Amino acid sequence: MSILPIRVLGDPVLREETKPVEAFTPELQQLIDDMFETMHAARGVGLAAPQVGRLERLTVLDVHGQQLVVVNPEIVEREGTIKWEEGCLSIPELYGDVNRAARVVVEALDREGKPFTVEGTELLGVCLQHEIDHLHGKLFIDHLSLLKRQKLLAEWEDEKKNYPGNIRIVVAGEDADEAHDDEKL
Ligand code: K1U
Ligand code: ZN
Repeated sequence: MSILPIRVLGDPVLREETKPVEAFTPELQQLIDDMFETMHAARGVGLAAPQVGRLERLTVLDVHGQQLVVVNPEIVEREGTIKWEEGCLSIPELYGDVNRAARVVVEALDREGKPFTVEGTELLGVCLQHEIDHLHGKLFIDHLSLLKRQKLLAEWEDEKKNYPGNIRIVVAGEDADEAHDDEKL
């Protein structure tokens, strides 16, 4: 398994539409394993294929120990509204409050291509919506008001200097004691 370079804001791949997965090959299984390793090394709870420069319609999640491989997902139910402070492995150090559906039901395929349904509320629901957005070239900053987005982009002008070539290299075990507040609960 390998930790893959993470693409950060400014890399055009983050704005691409993904392509549905049609074949569950050994290469796809390898990509899934590498995405889990990369997400865990970066201390994230989700990671979508465009964040590692790939255009397969695929995301992986690990929320409170529930690991999910989510291929070709569709949100089939949305209910209510929840405000959540979101981060993004592709926009490190920046956070913003986003309004999301409070509960979603998602239909998808698992790593073998078998259909399944998952219902998510709280962090799982927010994370599913955040990751599915990535698969359509959308980022959490697109949900912010113009003023808040401009403020965050101004902060990013400074932060992005740490990521030449729009690449973030994550090292296993890095930032081990810098968990996000939600993670410490
Ligand atoms: O897709 C990504 O960039 C992953 C992202 C998913 C996400 C987390 C929280 C709200 C919305 C979407 C992250 O994992 S950011 C890492 C992070 O800030 C976090 C880690 C553990 C718990 C909560 C947040
Ligand atoms: Zn993200």
